[in-house]
Parts: sequence; structure tokens; C-alpha cells
Amino acid sequence: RFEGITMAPPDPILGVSEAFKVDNHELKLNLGVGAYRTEELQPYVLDVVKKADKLLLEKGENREYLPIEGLAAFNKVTADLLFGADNPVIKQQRVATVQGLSGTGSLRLAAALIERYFPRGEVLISSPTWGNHKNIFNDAKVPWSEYRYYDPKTVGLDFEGMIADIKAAPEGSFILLHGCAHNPTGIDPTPEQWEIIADVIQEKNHIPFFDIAYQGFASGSLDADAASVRMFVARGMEVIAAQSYSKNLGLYAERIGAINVVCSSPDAAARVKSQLKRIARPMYSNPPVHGARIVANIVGDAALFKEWNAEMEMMARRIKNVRHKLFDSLSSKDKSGKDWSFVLKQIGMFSFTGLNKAQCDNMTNKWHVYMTKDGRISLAGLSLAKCEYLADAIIDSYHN
Ligand code: PLP
Ligand code: TYF
Repeated sequence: RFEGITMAPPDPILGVSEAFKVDNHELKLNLGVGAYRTEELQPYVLDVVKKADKLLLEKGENREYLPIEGLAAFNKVTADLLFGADNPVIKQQRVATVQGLSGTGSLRLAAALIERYFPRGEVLISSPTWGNHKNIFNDAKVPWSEYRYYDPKTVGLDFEGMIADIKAAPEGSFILLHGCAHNPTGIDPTPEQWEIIADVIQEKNHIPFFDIAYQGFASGSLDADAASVRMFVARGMEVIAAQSYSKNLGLYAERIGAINVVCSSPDAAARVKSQLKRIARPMYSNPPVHGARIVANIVGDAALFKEWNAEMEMMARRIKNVRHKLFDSLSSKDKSGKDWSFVLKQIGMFSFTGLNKAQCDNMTNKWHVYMTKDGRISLAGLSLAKCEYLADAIIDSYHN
């Protein structure tokens, strides 16, 4: 009876790593998946995580189930990190925070909440966006449509298009926003543009729904990267925000994150939390404990917290250095007069090159550079030593 089942397509991002593995070329580069690598292109475990692990082992904590909503100490610090510990919404207990299976699982909980309690709810996502967003809302049976975001002419933000589309959406829509370091484009609104986005969302009674997967990893500062979310919250709006510790603590495989729903009253927050738990219960019962303990212990210890911030800043700086080197290499090698400054203007771990699908195929087939077909490259998978080679590949692909 399983004979009728057809083959599912590979994930467009994780599939790139599969193809990379079977290539034996010595110059091959994996710029597909967004995962931080050292200058030697090796995976990186933060020192502060190793220390926290050691402390946890010494404490010998048990492996009992967590409550459905996750580890209380984690849920407290994760909301504090996102909104700021002295934010009135926290003091007033207006935030429903539930530990989720990293960013993805947290987004999925929010999608299920929308499906259940907003029968006419529609989500607007940016065009383009992280590929999994569409999967998540499709899976949760939440209708979605796109707002304009990327302008291929400028390799920048189509701000007017974005505003027009958010204005045109039915009242009370959920507007999915990337808190910082937009994936895949690396293009973020300016602070002034964020204010205008908030104006329009407020006017239309929309609900801002933040996906913040790179807090502290984009700029190196946890506070700076949360500025967009905090600005919306400071306006007194109801906000949804999904967090992830995959990038900023390198806890990819621990699956640690959270969903936060900022409500208008503590009562509403308690009710929302109870419903999020009800959604989680039949799906996975309760979340894993280890990543939650790591986060809670690091944030709860002043010395470890300081060390984390320094390591995050180091990772962010390495990516910025690579970005500069790539820009320099492109500018000096390319004799066509093309303006490559968009590479410098983008932030976070990705650069959106503007390469089309055929050009991306050339990158992979001729140059053994593995990347997603939308023209995105992960600078976190690039080293200073490989920038010149990559610049040759990009220039060759552009002009072919
Ligand atoms: N949202 C965005 C925009 C991402 O780029 C990612 C991946 O890093 C995620 C969510 C979630 O990743 P994870 O499920 O590993 O937290
Ligand atoms: O966009 C990326 O590369 C990261 C990693 O299903 C990722 O966000 C990719 C695919 C996926 C989960 C995480």
C-alpha cells in the first residue's frame, strides 16, 4: 500500500549540501546552507557553549520531561533577550512565551495558532523569503500571499512596493517580517523605513509577525538586532515573534527557540499560552531540555553572558570581513564597470548576488560553488582565502 507514494522533492537549501558532498573537486565551496564556519571552513562550537555543557554535566541535572511550554528559566531569559528585561510588556506579564523546536518549530506553533483562532487570517510574506516559510504556512493550512520586497534593478529594497502591498492587504492580516538580516536577500529596511512600515501596519490593524533567527548574529549586538521588534512593541501593538538560537549560539541541532505572543492584557497572554500548549501537546508533547538549559545558564551568568556576546561579535565580524574582501575582489577583478556595492550594503550571513538560475548553474557546474538557485550565497561558509576564487566564479557567471 506504500507503492503508490511518490518521491518528495529535495529541500532546495539542505539539498545543496547533499550535492556538495558527492563532488570531489578540491576547490569546491558550499555556500548553500546558512551555517557558520571558521576561516578554515570548519563547523564551530562556541567556547561558551562548551563551558555551559561542562557546568551542566557537573551539576548532573536529571532528564525528566519538561512541561509542555518548556523550561521556565529559558522562557524567561528568551523573552528578556528579545524585548529587553525592563520592557513594560514583560513587567505587565503580557507576553505568552513557549519554548519551540528552534525557529522552525516556533513558527509552526504560531501558524497553528493563526489557523485555529483567525479563520480568515491571512499571512503576508516577503518576496522572496526563506523557503521554509511557505512550507510552514501551507502545512498549517494558513493562506499566504506575498508583498514586494526585493528590487532586482537596484539589488535593494522595493520599499514603495512593500508599503503599497501591506496597505492593500485585508485588514487584520499577519505581516511576516524578518527582525534583522533578511533571508535570503541580506537587505533590511532602515530605521526610518521600519517606522513607516509600523505606521501602515497599525493603520490597517495588521498584526506584525516577526521571524528573528539572527539576533546578535547580524550586527554583533543583541540589542541592536532586536530594535525592529522592540519598536513595534513600544507602540503598544500586539506582536508575534519567533526566535532561534541556531545561529547566534551555534545550537543548530539542539533545536532551541521560542514563540512569543505580546498581548494586550496578562489575561489574554495566559489564554494564548494555554492554547499554544494545547497545539504542542499532540505534536511532540514537550520540547528537548538540553539547548534550553544551555541558553538559560549562559544568559543567567554574567561572565558567560559576556563571553557569549564577545563570540557572537567575533562571528559577525568574520562575516563582515569576508563581505569586504569579496567586494574588493569583485571590484578589482571585474573590468565591466558593474557596481558591486550592493554586496557591502547587505547584512547578515547571506549575500544575494542577483545571479539568475542559469548563472547559478554555471557557478556550480563549472566552478564547483554550491549555492541556492535564487542567487543567494552564505558568506558564513566562505573564507578570506577563497574570496578571489569566488569573485572569479561570480564574474565569469555574470558575463556568460
Ligand atoms: N527563519 C529564518 C529567516 C531563517 O533563516 C532560519 C534559519 O536559520 C530559521 C527561521 C529557523 O532556523 P531554525 O529552525 O534552525 O531555528
Ligand atoms: O536559510 C538557511 O540556509 C538557514 C538554514 O529547512 C536552514 O536558515 C535551511 C533549511 C532549513 C532549515 C534551516
